[in-house]
Amino acid sequence: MENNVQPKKRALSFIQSSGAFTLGNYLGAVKNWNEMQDECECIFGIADLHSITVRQEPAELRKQIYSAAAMLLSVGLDPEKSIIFMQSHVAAHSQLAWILDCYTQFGELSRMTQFKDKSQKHADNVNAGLFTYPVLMAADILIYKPDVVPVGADQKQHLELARDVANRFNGIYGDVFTIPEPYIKNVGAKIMSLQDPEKKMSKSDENENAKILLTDTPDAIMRKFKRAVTDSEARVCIGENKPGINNLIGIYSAITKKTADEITAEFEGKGYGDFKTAVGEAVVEELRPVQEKYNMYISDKAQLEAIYKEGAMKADHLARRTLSKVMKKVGYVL
Ligand code: ATP
Ligand code: LTN
Repeated sequence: MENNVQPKKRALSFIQSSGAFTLGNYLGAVKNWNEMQDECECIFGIADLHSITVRQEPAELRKQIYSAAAMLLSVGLDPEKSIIFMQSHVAAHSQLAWILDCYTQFGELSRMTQFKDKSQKHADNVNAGLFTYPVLMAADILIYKPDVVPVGADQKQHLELARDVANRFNGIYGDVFTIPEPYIKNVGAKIMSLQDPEKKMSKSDENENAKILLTDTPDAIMRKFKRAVTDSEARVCIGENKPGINNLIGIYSAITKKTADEITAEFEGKGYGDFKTAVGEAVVEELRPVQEKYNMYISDKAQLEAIYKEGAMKADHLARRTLSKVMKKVGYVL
């Protein structure tokens, strides 16, 4: 009989270790990663090399990297199914990044909106790493030849760059890289700040009330939702000048899987106060099992270490194969 089993697609994504994960990271990215593990062969990394584009205090960075590893496991990533590792443990990423730097134009990098935002925010430290960071991201991706890259909407431009660089390289040297497809879900793709709903919710936001952290206590979560900035209307529905309510509807919808219309019907005749309480409670319940697991993983460093070391070994094996091929194509002597 003919064997019709298709090989699994490969999916890859990374998260920066720049602080505790937010609800935006969870709904826009890592929750989807979790759901992909059965359909795809998955590779998930902690982008710790990227973190130092902004000045970090060493002890704090170390803590954040451990915390990121524990969090990835707590949301359900399973080392039996997926490769989970730290970017700095696989040297080939940095080696490929240098080569790809030479196939990326200054003008292309100057157009990256994340670079523009971050260089404004950290005007005293616009370092070369911040500028070339999208090339390291392209290397993170291309070295594993993934078919899909699940990310939040803010990473679309970086992914486009990775595709452009890959196409350029393939155009010169033949089919070396797979051209990866972005995988950006509509629901939860961009969760906005609770204090400034025109801006995305970001881990590195200094205003604690702007972001829900996955490690926040239930009290803190309820308090932050109650203080969330909304408008002066009172009807729970999507509207043009209602970014705060649109955001809360987006969060509630991503968790309960209800549509915006169903949510409007559910809160007909009720005010924003009731709605904010319901959103807060839904988030608290969603995060409860994640937090329980997190407390277990973060207190067992030996188990964490065994997992990320094993992940790095597997990732290193795959990454070296692509790097050797690239080096040969470019003309280096192996
Ligand atoms: P930083 O504040 O340090 O820039 P961040 O909160 O933007 O961090 P990243 O580590 O850059 O988080 O992103 C990890 C993943 O989470 C990416 O796939 C990104 O697209 C997604 N993501 C980040 N913020 C949001 C958000 N507000 N809504 C949806 N997805 C998000
Ligand atoms: N730039 C991304 C993090 C990141 C990434 C990657 C995402 C680094 N390397 C490879 C997907 C694939 C960010 O800021 N969220």
